[in-house]
Amino acid sequence: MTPFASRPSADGLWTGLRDMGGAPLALAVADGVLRWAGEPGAVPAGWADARVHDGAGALVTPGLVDCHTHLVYGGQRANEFAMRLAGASYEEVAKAGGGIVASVRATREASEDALFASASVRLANLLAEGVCAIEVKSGYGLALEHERKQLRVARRLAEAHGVTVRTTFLGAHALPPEYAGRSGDYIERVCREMLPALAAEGLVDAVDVFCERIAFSLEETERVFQAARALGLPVKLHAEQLSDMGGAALAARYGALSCDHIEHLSQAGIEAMRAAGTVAVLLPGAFYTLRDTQLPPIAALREAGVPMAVSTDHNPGTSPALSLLLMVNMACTLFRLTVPEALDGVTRHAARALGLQGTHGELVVGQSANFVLWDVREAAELAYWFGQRPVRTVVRQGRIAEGEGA
Ligand code: DI6
Ligand code: FE
Repeated sequence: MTPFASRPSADGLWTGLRDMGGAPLALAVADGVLRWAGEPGAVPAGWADARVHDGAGALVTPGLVDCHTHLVYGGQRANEFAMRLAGASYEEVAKAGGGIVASVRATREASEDALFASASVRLANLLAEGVCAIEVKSGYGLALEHERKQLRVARRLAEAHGVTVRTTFLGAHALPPEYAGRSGDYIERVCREMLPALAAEGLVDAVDVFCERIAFSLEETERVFQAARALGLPVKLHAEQLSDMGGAALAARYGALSCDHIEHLSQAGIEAMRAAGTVAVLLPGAFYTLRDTQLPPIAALREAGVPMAVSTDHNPGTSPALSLLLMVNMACTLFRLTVPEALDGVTRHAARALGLQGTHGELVVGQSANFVLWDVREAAELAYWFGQRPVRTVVRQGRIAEGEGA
């Protein structure tokens, strides 16, 4: 693979583009920064001699944002897929020693370099499809050194692949086996030792908890949120995935960036999220894999004006998905999002779920250039095809990173 830093510069004038509505668009990039965007007839005079990149009619969107992933882990869990096919539920698999703790074992055994190598392969799939910013959670280490290893890999991925990575500490993902029956003690460790140490090392951009019957209670979740608040870190939550725990309302009280999954979200939770400006992150890959039947309350979220993001939730148990466009398709087909809603869900609303509004998810003049040229006639095709990758070119961090010209 060509090192990111030696990929061609995207500097110059990009012409022959169409925006999501099909209107002609030109973009101007200098020193890797998007300097101007507008109608082709209105290009400022200073760009007359710039190098021209002919978009040849391509549709252009902002770089995609995958705002919820567990990308760094050891091993894989295809065996559980088979167990579920034979009738076991996700909760039964977890109780039988599989589930998250199976990935914890494999992650603890893996070296940092091995984790970097396997995550790089997965990341390459997402990048080739136009992802320019991604969240990576810890949560498969569940001990200081192994959580550190996961988060360090996330930082290395950003550097090596030229992609914006937001790290999320998810030490409260599952109870590690050595703490069986001592959930309170583990949470104490998360709050007093792991989180402060990792935050001090600059490895934590946000803090998440899996608040669920099979994971951590509302009270434990709040203890972690308090620890995050004390360190000035934003929070997000795996909320109401399998049951209504009241997690979304709690997260909203802590000004959460996002509440994710939310199949069982109540009206009170929706109101709290609206008031707090919390993004609802929809994860159709997990819904699909678990053959869930409880749909997230899309109509009520829409009615309340809560911004909805869409993400892969890439993880080895419930969503081994490596295509964000497939998630767009599923969000439309399974959750009945409109195409513009689903595309906002993987661009501007996803950026907001990571606190990246103003720098990612829109064509932001003055920021590092991140945009994708697509070989499609209309924006609806981005949701309509599945299993196709209609990317022509990805400009990421001001370089021609993928596709034609890379
Ligand atoms: N919710 C999920 O869907 C994933 N984690 C979580 O908190 C599942 C993770 C796994 O099964 O490994
Ligand atoms: Fe998740």
